[in-house]
Amino acid sequence: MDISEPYASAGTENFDVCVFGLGYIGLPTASVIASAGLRVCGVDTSARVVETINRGAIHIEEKDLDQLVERVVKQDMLVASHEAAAAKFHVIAVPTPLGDDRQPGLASVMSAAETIAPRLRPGDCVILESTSPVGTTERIAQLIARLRPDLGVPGSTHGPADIAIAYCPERVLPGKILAELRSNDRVIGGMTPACAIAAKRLYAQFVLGVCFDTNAAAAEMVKLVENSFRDVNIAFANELSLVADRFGINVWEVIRLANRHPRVNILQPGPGVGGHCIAVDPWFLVAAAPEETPLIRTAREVNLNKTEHVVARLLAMASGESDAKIAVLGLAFKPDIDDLRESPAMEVANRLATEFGSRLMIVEPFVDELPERLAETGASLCDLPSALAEADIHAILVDHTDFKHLTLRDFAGKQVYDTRGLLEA
Ligand code: SAJ
Repeated sequence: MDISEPYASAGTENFDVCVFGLGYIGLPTASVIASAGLRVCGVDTSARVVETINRGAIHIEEKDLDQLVERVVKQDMLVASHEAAAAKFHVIAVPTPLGDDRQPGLASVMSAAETIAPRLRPGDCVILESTSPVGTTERIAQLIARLRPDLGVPGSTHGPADIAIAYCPERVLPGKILAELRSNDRVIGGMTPACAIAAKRLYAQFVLGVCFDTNAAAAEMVKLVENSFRDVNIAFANELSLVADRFGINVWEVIRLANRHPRVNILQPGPGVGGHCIAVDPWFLVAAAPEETPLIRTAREVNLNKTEHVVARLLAMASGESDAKIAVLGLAFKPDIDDLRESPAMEVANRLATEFGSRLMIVEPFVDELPERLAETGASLCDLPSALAEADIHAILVDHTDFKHLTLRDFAGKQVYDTRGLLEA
């Protein structure tokens, strides 16, 4: 392909950075980069997303993101488009969902790489941020080498490379994304050491933390290890909650006291692990190295089983009470966000809905309407005072700030299952 050809793009302009995927990671990343003074083209396949952002509005909930996007769009530093643009840095931040077979889905990553390939010019740098199995960055490099035989592609060329390719995982916490994008340390894995140095030039513009360089495969594994570490540790806490239940002991007190040991730091049990990262990424390691990962796989199973345990216990609380009303407090996968994806609380609510139907009351301050599947069962979205007044059984599934004032007294004469230890506080 003739690389002097005009690009089908957001105009034929040159941007500093082109970010692929304007979701929970891509949009904040594009906006923070734009606010650091680099001109960014954000690319998304959704017409609604592109139109919303170009109006200076946002389609996701994240603290302070609305003002930032409004500002950088108004300043013309961020432009959303359906099509890729010419840029110095091409950042891929598209989803890598887990399939029903528990294998990572790389279609969006590979499709972004395919889109980028014809637009690459010598000196450009391609960076993958999406959580990916070990070896994905190399697959991208191979794809680009195949599509662009005219370019020296790192890993494929024997001569000097014309472009750089690196993996730099995002590691920001939903709810604190803008702050953590700037303050977190970053791990930058280059296909070659020169690639890591090239990619670092982008992160140096907005990251206040330290940027550590390594190779691409190690960086890919670092990301998977971080979330697997947390999953294994939450599984330990969830397992303790089952043991404590068996003995009739307060697990929150046990953990609090054990954590007074100078080298013990146990996490908190809950109704299971949610979100699209910690509940997902460990499978990427298990899928690629099943023989070597019994602990990681078991931790996943322990966390999945905790949700089953919660459902079974709530059903047992209701047994023999055919008219009982049950209230679920919280649907989000963690406190103070609107994200219901992979939420154990949603799973509990869906399962209860099939038993209770219109006798299920749901309190979720972060949504205006119930997801369709839940609404169809007759379950209703209501406010906290109504649930407290009307329900006989209460399940605290999310420790939203709005629930933190609750004490045992609010549930006097009712049954309550506090899966988050909220009433302990
Ligand atoms: N949870 C517990 N007990 C705990 C801590 C968490 O049950 O003690 C549950 C939460 O309720 C939630 C789930 O775990 O359902 C995950 O929540 P989280 O706050 O631990 O993490 P995420 O999924 O919001 O974000 C994680 C972070 N990874 C790590 O902390 C290692 C974040 O830094 C990553 O960038 C993000 O995954 C990601 O995108 O990979």
